Amino acid sequence: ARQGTPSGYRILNETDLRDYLAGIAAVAAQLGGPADRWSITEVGDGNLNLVFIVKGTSGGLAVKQALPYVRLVGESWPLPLSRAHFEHLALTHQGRLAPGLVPAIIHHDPALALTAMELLEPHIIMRKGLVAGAIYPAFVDHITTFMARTLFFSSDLALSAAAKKEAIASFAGNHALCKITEDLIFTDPYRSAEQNRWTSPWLDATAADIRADLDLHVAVSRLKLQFLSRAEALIHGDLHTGSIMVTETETKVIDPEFAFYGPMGFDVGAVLANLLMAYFASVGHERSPGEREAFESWVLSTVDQVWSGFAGKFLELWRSESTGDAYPLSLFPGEAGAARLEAERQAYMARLFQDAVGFTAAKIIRRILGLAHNIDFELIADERRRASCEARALRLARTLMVETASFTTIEAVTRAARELRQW
Ligand code: SR1
Ligand code: MG
Repeated sequence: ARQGTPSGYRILNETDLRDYLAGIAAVAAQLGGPADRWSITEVGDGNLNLVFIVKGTSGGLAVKQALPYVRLVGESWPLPLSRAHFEHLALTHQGRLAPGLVPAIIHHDPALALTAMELLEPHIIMRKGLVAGAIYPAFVDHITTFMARTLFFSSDLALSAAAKKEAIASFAGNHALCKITEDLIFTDPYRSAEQNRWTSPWLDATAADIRADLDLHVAVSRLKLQFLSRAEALIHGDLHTGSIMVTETETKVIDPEFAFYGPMGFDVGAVLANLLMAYFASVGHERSPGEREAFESWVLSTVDQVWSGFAGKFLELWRSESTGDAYPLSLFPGEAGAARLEAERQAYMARLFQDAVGFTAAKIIRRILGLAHNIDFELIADERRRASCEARALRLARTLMVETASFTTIEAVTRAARELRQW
């Protein structure tokens, strides 16, 4: 055991994992064959954890183990292993609320901070597909169902006040992961911080402008306050395209270790932001003019449909499954009451859209000027071209964050993105 970690915890290597898994009946049954014939490879390329792919003679598994520190930075940045518990809890809820859209859990070991899940094959991380210019026709329907169902059914619109308060409490301990978001997304990119980085001197002036932009600092501080204080629903908390695995026909949302009760717009904004970054990065990647046009037009129409599809599904759930303590139906009798309630639902969605626009902007800025970057931009080899893609994305983000109220439709957002693409 390591100092500061719970007894029973040890970091596993491939050999330890083989011995450990061989003793778990459900795992051995899933894999098939003798344990010494299983292939085990550590493949984690995320910022925090170990991820092993285990293949037996009849099946496979993905095994995720939390490290007691941030993998991206090293042991100098400790991080609680309890995140594996919250991830397991969130996955369990999401599997119930959005069946088929998250991986099945085969085994969880709280002491080892380890979860064995169904192996998603031939799925790939969506971000990698987007960098290669791939189009995912089923994605919109799946991600809008995932967000509408997980957010609606964990909100006050669906839960009793007591159940909601219990649910908030069950995730309250995940504050170390929230703190990462509070610092890396809502604070550091707007000040001089040791961990900030950007990948070319072409962005120095833009980064300095952002550090001096008080309108932007007010806007991001309002978003941070929302993130800190608005326990609206069980959010995934890190719903970028690296947390989504896809094929042409399937979508699986993975990695909810940042889950807690927070503002719904944070998840919606994460999806929109990452699609918009794929759009701005597209011109930096090698592809034929025809492929580029098809990809960019698909991405922008996907941005439109992610919001409209999510809003439509969320509203439909509210109209048909309103079992929560918010908006008691007895207060809205008759036709006049129903009309008034429907108007209120539309106003609620308009407010949620504004939240999502602000969070979209915050998620873009952090990926370009903060600690954690993404391959959409980073794999653009030509430094100047990469900086130009990033500068366009930053320009959109600044406008979205400071002039949020002027974006009342998703089409206004995609129009602004298209104009900046030509800039
Ligand atoms: C130090 S962790 C950096 C980022 O990785 C995760 O994927 C989250 O996005 C977090 O902000
Ligand atoms: Mg992750």
